Formats: sequence, C-alpha cells, structure tokens
Amino acid sequence: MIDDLFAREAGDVQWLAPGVCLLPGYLLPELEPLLDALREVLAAAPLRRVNTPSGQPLSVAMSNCGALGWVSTAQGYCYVREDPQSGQPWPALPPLLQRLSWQAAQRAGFADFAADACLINRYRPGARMGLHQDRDEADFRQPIVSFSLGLPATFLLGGLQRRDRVQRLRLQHGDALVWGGPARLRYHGILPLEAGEHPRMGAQRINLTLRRAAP
Ligand code: MD3
Ligand code: FE
Repeated sequence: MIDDLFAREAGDVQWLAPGVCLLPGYLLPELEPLLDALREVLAAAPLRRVNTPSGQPLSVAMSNCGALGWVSTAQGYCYVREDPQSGQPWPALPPLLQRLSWQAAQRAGFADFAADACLINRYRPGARMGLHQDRDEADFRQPIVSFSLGLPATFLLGGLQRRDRVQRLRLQHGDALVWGGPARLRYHGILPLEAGEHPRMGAQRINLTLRRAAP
C-alpha cells in the first residue's frame, strides 16, 4: 500500500510501446472530485446508446463534455458543438479533467495539451469496442489521453494496418494512458467486458478519452 502510494506520487510512467504511455493509478488521488464532476456532466448529457452509420447499435453507451462532442450519425462520425439529444451545447469540460489530461500528457512528453472534447464510454458486462482507428480529429500530432474507471478491461493494441498483430493489455480502475506520436493512428479496441462488481463503480467500466478535436 505504501509502495503503491509512493509509486503514484513519484509519477510512475511506463512506456508500453513508442508513443504509448501508461500512468498506473494516476487518477486515484483525485478520484472522488473526478466522480463528482462526471456525475454533473452525465446529469446534463445522459449516457445513451448510439448506432453506427450503418445502423448497428453500439454495445457501449456514450456521452460527451467539452466544446465538441463525438457523435455517430447516418452520415458518419463527426464532432459537433451540440448534443443532438437536447439541442444544447455539451456540458463544459470540468476544470479538473482539463488539468488531469494536460498533466498526463505532460508526463508523457506532450507539452501544452489542451483538450476540447471528452468522449465518455460506459461498458456494461458484455459490451465491447471493435478494432478501429481514431481519425476524426483535426491534428494527429495531438495525443489522446484516456482514463479508465471501474471494472478492468482487456485492451487490444494493434498496428497501423488492420491486419497487423494485436497485443493485449489490461486496463485498471484509475489508470491513465497517453497515445501520441507514432502510436496515434494504431488500431485498437476493447474485448467484451467480463462480468464483475467494482467496489466503487459497480458493474461497469467508464472510459474517458480526452482529445483535441479542433485545430
Ligand atoms: C490508441 N476507447 O473512444 S481508450 C475510443 O476504452 C476508444 O473506451 C477505448 O477507443 C475505451 O475511441 C479505448 C484508449 C485509446 C484511445 C484512443 C486511442 C487508445 C488509443 C487512439 C489511438 C491509439
Ligand atoms: Fe478509439
């Protein structure tokens, strides 16, 4: 326990691959204020199931905060300023999320990361995310910062081509991951979430991805 705390305070940073940086337990010291902020966001923009452009329902429920939010429409995927469900702007990015994402990026060597979009993904047991690339953002030189909360998940890290070999990696409650540089366009996904009950979060995993969507 003391060792864990020490590792966190020392700012434990693990490079998993070029451009892929894991900060184990990064969120834990500020978990409660983070969950408070998340609760407020989700009260204003509730999680909802969305369909892919081809009409298939995604197993993950989604919402957003920040100036821009990622949506899936019949026309394709894009970032928009308003929540299509309410017609209102997305809830503002909580200052805590702005700071935590900037600081995580900084530790991974990306200076001046200023997120303008935060996609919130909620996985119930059985929910998954197929192998994909994130390419709806304007500038691929900007990293993506991901925060994991709740049940553990098996993350799939592929290569720059869909056919490339896939590595597996376990993401735990409180972990932060920073993806940038040579890893920014790697294929990735999440295996179906295993059933379980997380002591703080219940039977779910929540992932926040903080992005710079606009140039
Ligand atoms: C690697 N989310 O929202 S986060 C997504 O756990 C997404 O919900 C997953 O993939 C989740 O698009 C994985 C980790 C992540 C996010 C962005 C990446 C890994 C990435 C961009 C490039 C390479
Ligand atoms: Fe992704």
